[in-house]
Amino acid sequence: MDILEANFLRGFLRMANDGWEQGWHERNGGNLSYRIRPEEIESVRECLTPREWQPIGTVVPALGGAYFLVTGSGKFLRNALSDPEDTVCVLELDEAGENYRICWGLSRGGRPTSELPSHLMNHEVKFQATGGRHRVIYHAHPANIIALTFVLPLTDEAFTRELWEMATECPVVFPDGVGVVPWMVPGGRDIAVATSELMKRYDVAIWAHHGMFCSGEDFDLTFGLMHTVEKSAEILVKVLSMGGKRQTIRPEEFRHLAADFGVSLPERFLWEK
Ligand code: 2HA
Ligand code: ZN
Repeated sequence: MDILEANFLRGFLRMANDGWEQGWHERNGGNLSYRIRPEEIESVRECLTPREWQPIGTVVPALGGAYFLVTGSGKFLRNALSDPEDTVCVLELDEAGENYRICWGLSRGGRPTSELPSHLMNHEVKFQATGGRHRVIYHAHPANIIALTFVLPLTDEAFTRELWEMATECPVVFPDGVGVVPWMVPGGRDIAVATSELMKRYDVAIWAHHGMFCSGEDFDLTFGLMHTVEKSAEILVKVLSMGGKRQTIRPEEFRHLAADFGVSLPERFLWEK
């Protein structure tokens, strides 16, 4: 079939456009990747034309032979829906997980996202941690979570607790909490290693003064996770702007919520203030 009609491509493009409409993808900001199912890649095999092998810049042996749909470096997610052939690409990894080759897309030239090492290392960690359930890694630049990285302590505990307190749904949507990466140079292997370490425990990693990474099973859940975290951050920015909290959700109330909703909330996030 024509890849432009494939459901996985349509879903990917819709998510990229949704992020653009949220204001999370100024210029070429942010990037998205999806680990394609074997039956999905078979259904579009006639559209694939492999180019030369290129080094990934890191090694992801657990993902050897896998195919990914990813956004292109320097491409604008704003153009994903109107110009998918040039904005995104299909990648194949070699069996060792050391090299990739472009099989479709980037029609006017270019490379996969500058954050390819972070995307693939996060995919590898999540592939192993979830038994292959997680397929989507999403990086965006939402303004409110970035603003909070100038004000809150840059710790997993501070961010998790504050975000949980801002919306009752938060501890249910991300019960494991969120991780925080201190400011680092983006695009390389070091920030990829730091992020993928956090992804062993969390589905969300915040990059100080830069943005956020989310991992999830499908486009709805991963977009919804980014959206929920950013909405909570927006509420906190408003609350701080109004002079700070006068009341909030207490630790014993979080424990009550956890029991009723069947989630377990780590006690290290529920200290008495
Ligand atoms: O420009 O978001 O982190 C793409 C990015 C780099
Ligand atoms: Zn970025």
